[in-house]
Amino acid sequence: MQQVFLMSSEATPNDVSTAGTAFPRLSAAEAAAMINDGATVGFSGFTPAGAAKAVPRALAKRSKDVQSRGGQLKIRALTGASTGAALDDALADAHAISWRAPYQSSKKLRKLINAQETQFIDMHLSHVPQSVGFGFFGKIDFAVVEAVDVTRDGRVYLSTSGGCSPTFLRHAEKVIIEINHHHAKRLAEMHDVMILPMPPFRSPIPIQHPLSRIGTPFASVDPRKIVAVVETDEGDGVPPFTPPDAASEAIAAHVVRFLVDEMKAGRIPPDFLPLQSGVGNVANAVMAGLGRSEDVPPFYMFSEVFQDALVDLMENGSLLGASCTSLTLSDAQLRRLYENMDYFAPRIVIRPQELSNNPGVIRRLGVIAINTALEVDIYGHANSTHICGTTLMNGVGGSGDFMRNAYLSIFVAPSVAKGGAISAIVPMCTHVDHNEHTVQIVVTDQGLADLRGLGPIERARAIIDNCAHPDYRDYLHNYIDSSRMGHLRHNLETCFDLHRNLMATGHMLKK
Ligand code: 0RQ
Repeated sequence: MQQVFLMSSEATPNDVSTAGTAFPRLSAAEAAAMINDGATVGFSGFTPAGAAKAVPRALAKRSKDVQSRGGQLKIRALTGASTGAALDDALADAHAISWRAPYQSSKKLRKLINAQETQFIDMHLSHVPQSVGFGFFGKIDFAVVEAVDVTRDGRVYLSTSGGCSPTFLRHAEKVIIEINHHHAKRLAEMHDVMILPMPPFRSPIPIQHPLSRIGTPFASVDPRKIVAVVETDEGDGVPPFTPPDAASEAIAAHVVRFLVDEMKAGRIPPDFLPLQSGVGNVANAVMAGLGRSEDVPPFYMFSEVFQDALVDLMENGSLLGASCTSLTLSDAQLRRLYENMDYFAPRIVIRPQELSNNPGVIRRLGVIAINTALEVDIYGHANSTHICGTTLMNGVGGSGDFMRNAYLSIFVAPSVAKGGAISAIVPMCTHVDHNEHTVQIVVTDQGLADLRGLGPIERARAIIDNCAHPDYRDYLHNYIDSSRMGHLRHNLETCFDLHRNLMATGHMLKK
């Protein structure tokens, strides 16, 4: 592939000048100084991968300075998904975010959201680009996008994530590019960028295989909108993956056994189906377990996040290829990938999130989706986001895009949290992100409930007997037996007793 990388080879010291267009090379502080109170800013980043770093950090500092002088500098922050410490943590620390969408996983920001200091829009990640395009969030004042290069004609070579960056670059009034020299320029070989046209002018998306490429290796921007280029050299700061705990290993073993049995029963073809898995240690353990299993053939992923465990699987041939929207890798794993790009580049496609998470493509490819829930109720509704119906954890993220449209929708969760004080299986979820019509398989460390084809009471018994922790099983069976008869059985006076106990005593079961 022939690319012209102006920034690296032809840049003048302070300016990247082109015919009729100049990209001023500024410091992060100078670039951040252009962003004013109330601005809506679309930042690159999907997880810490590819997240803008220097400019949001400088903006947080500036906001603190402004506040110390009695002023206010708060922005409306849009991203692809969660981000790194330099973005959500730094801006939250400075109380500099008034409004945030579509996903976050920062403890500091979560606090502000739960105190309603920051308004948070918790939404499906595949919807974000078209919501920006439709103008649902108002005008986008700035895009701040991390890239490995930018050319005079406005080709932006993104770094470790696709996310929503192509859409932010298209719709923002002004654009700041962070060129991060930490990352390999050859990432361009993995990116496949396309923005869907607005309905009703959408043709079928020609992704027939996880590795189908349908776009360009760069995102495009009108070069006249670029008001600053900021050079950086900083890793994404993805923490290295910790070894799975016993509950994650047990969950992984149940999932692997189930998928092997499905294959033997002919419900998964012999060459398998593409997999999606959520983030975190349970997901890493499941992927590692699938890779280890001699009964699972080499497979593909059609997923959102390419995380640490997958590097090993790809190297040893258990993972044939992966479509994702971010390389969420610890620095050590990312280096391994960069050092062996001849091998990895043809096997990984990084897409914008409207394609990595596209419902139509997920349904077409027959994806097997595995995501984590906070709690699942006895009929199969799942809560991924709100503790006791009120306190936000992270957000629904891409889980809904995948679970609703997958060939198999599998929810995993440890059967208990906080040393047994919290049961993941409850009579009624206090918040529902995924309903009983979507959830097909529930797995905890205790076992697996296959809900396909079961009526409500059969589902309830299967979930309690196979998935609930033994300490909670009698309680849950008694709940059904003492509830009002109907297609579903519920007791509206007691259905949240476990949660009420938890809030009152710190334990779901009254001692
Ligand atoms: O608390 O942090 O104090 O230790 O919740 O729980 O078991 O460590 O699980 O990190 O995998 O997160 C659903 C939040 C799980 C995540 C969720 C407490 C528990 C612990 C975290 P501590 P674990 P994980 C693609 C897919 C939605 C988005 C998604 C998530 C903390 O997976 O955000 O799926 N999912 N995206 O002790 C109260 C309960 C609890 C509970 C656990 N029932 N009540 N607290 N905890 N269950 C990725 C993207 O979209 C980018």
